Amino acid sequence: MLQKTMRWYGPQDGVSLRDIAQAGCTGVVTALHHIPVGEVWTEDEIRKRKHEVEAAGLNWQVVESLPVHEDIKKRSGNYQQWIDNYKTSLHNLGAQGIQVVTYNFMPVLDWLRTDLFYPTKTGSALRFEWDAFRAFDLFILKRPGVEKDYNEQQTAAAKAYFDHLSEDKKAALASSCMQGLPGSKEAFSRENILALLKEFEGIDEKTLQSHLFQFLNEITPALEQSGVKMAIHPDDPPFAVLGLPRIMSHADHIRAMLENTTSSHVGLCFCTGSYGARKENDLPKMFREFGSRVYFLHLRSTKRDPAGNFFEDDHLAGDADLYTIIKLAAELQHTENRSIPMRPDHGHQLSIDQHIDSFPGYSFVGRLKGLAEISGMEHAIYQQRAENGL
Ligand code: DNO
Ligand code: MN
Repeated sequence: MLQKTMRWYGPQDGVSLRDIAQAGCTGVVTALHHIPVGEVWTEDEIRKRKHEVEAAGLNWQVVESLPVHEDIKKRSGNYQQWIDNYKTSLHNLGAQGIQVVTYNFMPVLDWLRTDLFYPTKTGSALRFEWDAFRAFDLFILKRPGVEKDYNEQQTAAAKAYFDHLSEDKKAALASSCMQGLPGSKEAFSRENILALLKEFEGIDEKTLQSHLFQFLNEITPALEQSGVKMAIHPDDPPFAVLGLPRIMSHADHIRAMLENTTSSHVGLCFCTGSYGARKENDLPKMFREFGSRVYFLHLRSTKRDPAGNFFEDDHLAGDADLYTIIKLAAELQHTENRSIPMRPDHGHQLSIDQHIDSFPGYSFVGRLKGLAEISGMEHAIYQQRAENGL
């Protein structure tokens, strides 16, 4: 069976370790969010967190994330120092027996949605809508040079969208697009984002990709010595936004990364919701090709519409074929004799979740519902395998 986990944001999380254990998880995925990006995670700090998790009867299964400093993505400023620090953190994690690190290589922002409370039958879900996003870019962020990124029709649709929004809805759109990094309660400001974007001027996809490859090659000896595996999270959404380059959005990107490394410690976090937001991404096909290098699974589903908008549907609804992915993961467990850690990625915000102080997307009951559905499906798949003598 997959190793069931939930993300836990640490002591600041309104969802407790006891809640997570009661949900049927054997582990958590967490990070030392209080350590500034780039600084070393000392063995002491890692040990403290590990003990806290273990005292609740859980394992610290995966680190998510050990964030990559923006200087490393740009290869400017103090990037060499940050890489050295990263290696030290990897050694310290390995020494404490933590073997999978998830990270991403998205410049400036982490995941991006235009609506954190899109109404669904079950409460609300996260949604990305192009008109809303372009309205944000054109009329709230007012990114220099933004006009040339959109054609007349797109700009007109964004304007019509924006003009119809109440002041409250405009504020909600701004705060959704400018929410801070995961685990941070501090939002970005407009000036903040504009300054960060400016620093990425001139960095195109090829350049960012080569920065990722160099980073991975530089940390490879540390990975092999410490035993830690790197699991890159896809871009979310998996297409260019704000004029920024994207390097982990589809199978060609993954293939390029794997061809560039000699180490099996360089691998993937296979996030079905993120990859699935791009219709060309055939998830089962991708899993068949790259499954051996999948070290962590994020299970959720997105429902796309023809315009490329999407929302996070129920875990077993939407466009992502989780049935086949779980089946393939079960086969992989059999052939490779390893069980992949998974977590229900995001969950709907049910009414009851409003009483729990959690982070956007990381409601408790919504995730518990997703986990329960996935677990039931997984159970049936294993039962069927057993009946077929597999
Ligand atoms: C989106 C989420 C993200 C993810 C980070 C990993 O699908 O899983 O918050 O955790 O981007 O670095
Ligand atoms: Mn994910």
